[in-house]
Amino acid sequence: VLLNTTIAGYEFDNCLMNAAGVCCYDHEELTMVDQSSAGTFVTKSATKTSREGNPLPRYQAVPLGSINSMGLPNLGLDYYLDYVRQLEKQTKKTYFLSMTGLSKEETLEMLKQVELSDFKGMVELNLSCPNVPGKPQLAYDLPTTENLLTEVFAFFTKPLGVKLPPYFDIAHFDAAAEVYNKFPLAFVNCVNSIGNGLIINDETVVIKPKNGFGGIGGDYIKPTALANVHAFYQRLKPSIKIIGTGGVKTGRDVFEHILCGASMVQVGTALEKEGVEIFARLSQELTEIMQEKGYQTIEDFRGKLQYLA
Ligand code: RRO
Repeated sequence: VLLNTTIAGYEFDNCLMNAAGVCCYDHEELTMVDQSSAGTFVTKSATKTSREGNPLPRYQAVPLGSINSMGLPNLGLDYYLDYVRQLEKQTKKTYFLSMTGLSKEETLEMLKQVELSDFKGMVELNLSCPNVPGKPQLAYDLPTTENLLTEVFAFFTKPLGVKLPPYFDIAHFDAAAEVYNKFPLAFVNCVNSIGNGLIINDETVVIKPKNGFGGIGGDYIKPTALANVHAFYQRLKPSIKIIGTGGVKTGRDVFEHILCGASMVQVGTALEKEGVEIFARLSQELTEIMQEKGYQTIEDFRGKLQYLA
């Protein structure tokens, strides 16, 4: 069986990759993902200039997942853009550059820089960081999101997709999809962490920033992630592919994301816990499920979730 996939006409040998924020801070971590079984990588969301992020401890794994309030620590756009452009000279792989400005003006300035560069990959514009104090998750404000994307697509011609927060109401799926369908997006990525959860140990929070509030990942979020993948698969025009992210730690989880409509599947919390060897394990487990069911490619079952009569 084959695990290859396509997004916006770009081909990937394997449909698995890291989720932004995990194993992608610097060239050492990115090289590990690049040399693993993953089909490609996405960089840590970059701002225009580097950031230290929030005070430690700011990430905690727990039995059912993780909580984080990293606060967008990153090495700045130039670092990631230069590294990916260097890799592009050595391989034919397509890489994802994640970015998010701290203002509309910063986002547009960064995208203009990418547009003018010889970067050949895809941009994942993060509209859903839950952890910068005072900055709400942009994609929960649909008029502001529509205004930003209108300005972006007035000049940006390279393939670009958006990283979305989870939505929790059918009316919000409808309203959000109506906005995203207005634009020539390459993909939407569902979902970022569930924002502003709280995990307690004995009587005390487990991370320092925001008095313990942080984005939730892992097992906790798989049903929400699958619902968002499928809701957008049902509503978006076929040219907008879906990247599925949330609660992936087994081949069965990957299978379910693809069944819901995902063309690519990202791994966050479980990659942080297990390391890049997870991509070979997930590939093997997905392969075994596909063999058992007689599927030869992921297109044989992508989006074909069955409903009760
Ligand atoms: O850096 C973070 O705190 C962070 C970001 Br930008 C994001 O998009 N999602 C997340 O869970 N953490």
